[in-house]
Amino acid sequence: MDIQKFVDYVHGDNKVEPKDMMPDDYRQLLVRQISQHAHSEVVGMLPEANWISRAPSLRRKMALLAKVQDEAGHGLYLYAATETLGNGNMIADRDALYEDMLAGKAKYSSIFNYPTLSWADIGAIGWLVDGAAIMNQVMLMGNSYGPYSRAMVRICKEESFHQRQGYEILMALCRGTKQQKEMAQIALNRFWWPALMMFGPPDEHSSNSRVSMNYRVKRETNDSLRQRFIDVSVPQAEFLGLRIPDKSLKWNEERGHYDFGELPWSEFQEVLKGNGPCNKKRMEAKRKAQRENEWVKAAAVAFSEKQIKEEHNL
Ligand code: FAQ
Repeated sequence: MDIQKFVDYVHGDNKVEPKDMMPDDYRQLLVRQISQHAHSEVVGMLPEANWISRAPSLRRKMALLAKVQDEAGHGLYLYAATETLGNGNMIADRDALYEDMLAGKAKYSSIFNYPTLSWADIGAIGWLVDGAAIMNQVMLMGNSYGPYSRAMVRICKEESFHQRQGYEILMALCRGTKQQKEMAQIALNRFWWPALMMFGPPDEHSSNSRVSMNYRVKRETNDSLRQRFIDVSVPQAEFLGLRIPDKSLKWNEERGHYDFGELPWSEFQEVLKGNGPCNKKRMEAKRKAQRENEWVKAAAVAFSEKQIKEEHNL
C-alpha cells in the first residue's frame, strides 16, 4: 500500500476504521499500545480495590466502588477496540493478549506497581494518577484510529470524575487534623515521581514516538505532556497547602514553565523489568482471579450458547 498516502490521510485529521487498509506497523503499534492501555486499566483496579473495605465512610466507599468499576469498563472498551485490529497476520484476541500480560510479555503502566499504604494514597491516585492519565488521554482522543479515539472520549469523561474525587479526598484531609495533612503530604511524596514517569521515558529514549507521531497515534511527545502536567499540578498542590517533593522545582519566567529535577529513571527501568515494589503481587492477584473465576466465564459462554440455540431452534 502507498504509505505516504496513508500518512497524508491521517495528517488530514481523518479516522482509520477497522476494515480500512492500513500499514502493518500501524496495526502492530496500535495492538501494542491499546492492549497495554487495557492491561493498565484492569491492573489499576488492584491498588484502589485494596481500600474499598476500609473507606472511611459509606459515601467514600460508594465513590471508590464506582471508580474501580469504571476502570473495569475502560479495560473492556479498550480490549474491544484492540480486537477490531486482529487479522490473519495479527493476533488481537483479548484472551491471548491478557495471557501475554500474565506471562510478563506485555507491559502495563509502571504506576500500578506501587502500594497504597494509607487512605491518602487513594486521594493521591485520583488527583495525580488519573490526572496524568487524563492529560495523556485527552491528546489520544485525537488519535487516528476511530475505535481507540472514540473509546478515549468516553474514558476521559469518567476520568474527570475520578480526578475530582481524588482531589476532594485530599482537600478533606488537608483541612482536617495535623496528622491527616501529614498523611496527605506523605502520599504526595510517594506518588509524585511515579506519576511523572507514567508519561514514559524522555523523548530521546522513546523508541516508539517517531513512528507513533508520524501515524498520528500520539500527537504530543512524552516530555511535552509531562511538562504540562507539572505546570497544572503545582498550583493545585499549593491550593492544598502541600509541598511538591522536588527541590529543583522553580517557575521559569523565560520558558513560561516550571523547571524540575531529574526523574528517578533507574527506578522506572527496574519497575519495567518486573522489580517494582508490587509487580509480583499484582500478577499473582490477576492469576488467582483468573483461576478462581474461570467458572463465571464458562457459565456465561454456556448460557449464551443455550440462548443462541433456542433463538434459532437448533
Ligand atoms: N509504564 O517509546 P515509548 C490509567 C514503555 S491508564 C510501563 O515512549 P509509547 C487509568 C513503552 O510501552 C495508564 N511501560 O512508548 C487509571 C515502551 O515499551 P514497548 C496507562 C512504559 O508507547 C487510573 C517503552 O517503555 N495509560 O492510569 C511506560 O510511545 C487510575 C518505550 O516507551 C496508557 O496506557 C509506563 N509508564 O509511549 C486506571 C495510555 N511508559 O511497548 C486505574 C496509552 C513507557 O515498546 C486507576 N499509552 N513504557 O515494549 C500511551 O499513551 C503510550 O503508550 C505511553 C508510552 C505514553 C504510555
